[in-house]
Amino acid sequence: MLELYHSINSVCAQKIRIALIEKGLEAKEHLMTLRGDQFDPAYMKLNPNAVVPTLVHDGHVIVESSIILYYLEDAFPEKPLMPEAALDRVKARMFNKLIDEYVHTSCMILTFATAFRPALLRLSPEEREAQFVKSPIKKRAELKRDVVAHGLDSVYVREALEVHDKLLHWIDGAMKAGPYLAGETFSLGDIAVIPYVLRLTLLQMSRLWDRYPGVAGWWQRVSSRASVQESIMRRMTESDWAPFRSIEADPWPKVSNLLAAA
Ligand SMILES: N[C@@H](CCC(=O)N[C@@H](CS)C(=O)NCC(=O)O)C(=O)O
Repeated sequence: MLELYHSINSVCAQKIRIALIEKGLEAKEHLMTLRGDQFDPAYMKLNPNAVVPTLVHDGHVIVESSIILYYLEDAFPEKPLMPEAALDRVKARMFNKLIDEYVHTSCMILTFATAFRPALLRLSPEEREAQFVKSPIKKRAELKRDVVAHGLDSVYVREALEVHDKLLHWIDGAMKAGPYLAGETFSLGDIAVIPYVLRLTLLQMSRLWDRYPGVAGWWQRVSSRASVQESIMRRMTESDWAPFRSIEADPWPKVSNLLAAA
């Protein structure tokens, strides 16, 4: 039996939900709020970093979203999500590595500097700090603290935008070789990237790819897939939309200035 601990807006968990649907697999869901339940001692026994997603397969616990994607591919090779050619497989893995090492943290920075900021600012400084300090990943607490305090003026925002720009540049480059990020077939490369490009659209930053003409075609192709619609768009309730609707000012003037100065 497969079990998935996740939350609807979690970019890392969205990857896993897309892959499960693409593979025709069902998982028993444990839906989390991430408003403190990630720190429950019982959950932290499964995932000591206190993050989602966590996959449990017949009692075996697997954490880290890219590792979960590769695991699903190994354990359920039917309906493959890795290309056949060795060099195309490299491409799929490179996108996963870029996401894991750079894009994920940058996405957290942009999200907390905009959509998640108003709700956190409504808490008292003590309540806010009590949340941040619980994270076993100390760097994460430090980043959240700063971006919630300073929004898009945080010193961390410019680099986060540059990292997203690099991702978009890579997507554009990949389109010269095929319709998908690892060539001719939809793969774990696309799945790793989809939630992050979606997040840019939800943060009203889709103009970031105006100068990368290949991105719009790729986004159109992958975002209209049934698995993406079913695993993300149709799962978002009013409360999942709320933080994105709460973005007060159009972020674009600041974003474009920061990128121009980069
Ligand atoms: N490297 C981890 C990152 C997981 C992660 O950061 N998950 C976020 C949601 S996308 C989370 O659970 N955040 C809760 C928190 O920061 O307290 C992975 O890829 O699984």
